[in-house]
Amino acid sequence: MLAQFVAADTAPKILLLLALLVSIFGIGIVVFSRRNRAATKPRTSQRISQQASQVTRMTEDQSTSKSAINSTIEEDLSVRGRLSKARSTFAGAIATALTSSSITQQTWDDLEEALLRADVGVASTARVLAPLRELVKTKKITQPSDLMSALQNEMAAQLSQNSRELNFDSSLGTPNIWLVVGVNGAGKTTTIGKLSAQQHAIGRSVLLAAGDTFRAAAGEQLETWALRSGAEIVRGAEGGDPSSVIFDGVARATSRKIDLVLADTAGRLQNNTNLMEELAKVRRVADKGSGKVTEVLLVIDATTGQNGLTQAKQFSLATRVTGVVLTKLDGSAKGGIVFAIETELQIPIKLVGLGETIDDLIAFDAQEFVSALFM
Ligand SMILES: Nc1nc2c(ncn2[C@@H]2O[C@H](COP(=O)(O)OP(=O)(O)O)[C@@H](O)[C@H]2O)c(=O)[nH]1
Ligand SMILES: [Mg+2]
Repeated sequence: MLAQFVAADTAPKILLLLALLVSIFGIGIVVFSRRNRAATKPRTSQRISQQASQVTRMTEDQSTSKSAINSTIEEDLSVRGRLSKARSTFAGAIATALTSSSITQQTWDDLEEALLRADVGVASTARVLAPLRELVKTKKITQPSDLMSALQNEMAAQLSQNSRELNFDSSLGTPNIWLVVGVNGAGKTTTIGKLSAQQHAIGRSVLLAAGDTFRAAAGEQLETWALRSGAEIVRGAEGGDPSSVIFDGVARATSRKIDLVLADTAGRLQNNTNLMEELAKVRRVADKGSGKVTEVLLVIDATTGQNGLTQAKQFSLATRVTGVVLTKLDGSAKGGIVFAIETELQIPIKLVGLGETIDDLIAFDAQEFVSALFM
């Protein structure tokens, strides 16, 4: 009876309680899911703002690379621009040497060290400083600051007064031969490609002779340049005799009335024959055929510093070098090697390489070079 009463009395209560629980649960779910959504919202907006900042960064990147491209274009336009690295080392070191208030022994020591560091070389440094010491001794110069312009004048004066023209004899009736020599990696093949394009552009027909038979890749590299520059090419077998490739090249050029043969050579050999002996032979054989060697260009990598000078002496003895092509002056070269080559070897620098592309070979202008180094 009591149980019945209780049941009868509690049943609606329990039902009510259940209904209450269900609705609390329902509200709970709604609130929870809302909270969850609210919690994810900032994450989404964060993502958007992240994306936005990425976009900004990308535009920044693009504009940096754009300005990098712009500055390269600007630099490409001037020799000065591409010598900026050389200038910063050179002018920086010299300016530091000349900061004291009077000219003392320390000034000379600092100046000498700066020139040596800039690759000018021992002998050339002495030659450049001697007249300046005289100017100071006779009191024509008393201030360290005046030494700078005196130094610039002196360095310009030391550079060769010889002609820097490339020798081309149009009255020959047979091909002019330009031999290109130098150690591996100096930039011979690249220089030939650039030269070929330039000579082609001024109306001369050109044949490239792939005298670097040391590795197959050298011939292929030259073949690419021949295509690019509109030249013919004669190649030999890998490991073949370089002299005979050049001889064949000259013969082909003669029969096709081609004006100029640009002969590539090896900077290293596969056998024990001395490279210098081999190059001397190349030169003899080239002269023996129907053409005439009118130019022997020694290619020197400007970043090798004083080492380049030692190479130059050896090559010059073997092949009677008529001009130097100084490559990679756009890189980390310090520039002083120019003075060492010109004053110690008495061989004019005729061309300068300022990059890896076909247009990056220019005639060397001594005055322009010296002023680009100083300011
Ligand atoms: N930056 C720069 N690189 C150069 C210049 N000349 C040549 N090179 C690079 O130097 C490397 C060696 O050149 P290559 O012509 O094959 O030298 P080779 O072994 O003497 O024939 C190549 O990567 C060239 O692109 C130059 O004037 N400036
Ligand atoms: Mg080569």
